[in-house]
Amino acid sequence: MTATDVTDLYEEFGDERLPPGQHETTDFPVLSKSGRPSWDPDSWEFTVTGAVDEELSFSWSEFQALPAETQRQDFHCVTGWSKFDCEFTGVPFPELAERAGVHEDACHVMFVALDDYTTDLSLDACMRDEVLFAWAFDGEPLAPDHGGPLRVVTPHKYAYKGAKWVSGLEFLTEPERGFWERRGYSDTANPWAEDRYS
Ligand SMILES: Nc1nc2c(c(=O)[nH]1)N[C@H]1C(S)=C(S)[C@@H](COP(=O)(O)O)O[C@H]1N2
Ligand SMILES: [Mo]
Repeated sequence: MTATDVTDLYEEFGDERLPPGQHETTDFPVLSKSGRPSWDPDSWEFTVTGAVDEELSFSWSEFQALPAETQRQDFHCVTGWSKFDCEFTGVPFPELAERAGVHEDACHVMFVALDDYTTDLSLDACMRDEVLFAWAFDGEPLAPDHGGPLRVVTPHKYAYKGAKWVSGLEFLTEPERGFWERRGYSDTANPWAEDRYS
């Protein structure tokens, strides 16, 4: 699959591709609150719930049959490292939102994961093709430590907004805060504004 290069999205937010206070790294560190959860391809289920016309549920094979894209993206961790040119393959967020039919009064989204991690973003921040539910990295199945089988990537936000081992999303009519957001990290997490803490 040919990759779409979206590494120029920084132009919307700042002057430099490398956000302020970040340094570039070429390896891919692992950051997880509590280690890697196990998953079973036969019972794995992905759900879309909350303020939608139709709640959705996908098995692993159903999810992988959704229309997918490969994108070249940058990855910015709030602890200070950025990794350029990551190729992720997966389903763009708007594809799922359209299938579920998001209600007019939905304004926020909560992502939930198999390790009980949660993270939230405004609906506007999610409704971008660069927000991918990704199952492959650089053409290989996503490594378990990096969130395999499925993770979210958010190249316009610090990476804690991208839930590894994601198992569902909930559309909300009131903002709620996720795991790190409740512990002092920023709701907005814009790397070019250095929105690290709230
Ligand atoms: N489910 C889950 N997703 C998560 C985390 C986590 O602990 N659990 N950590 C977050 C944080 S703080 C970061 S920086 C990135 C790290 O992704 P990586 O381990 O692939 O580098 O995942 C984010 N997504
Ligand atoms: Mo992080």
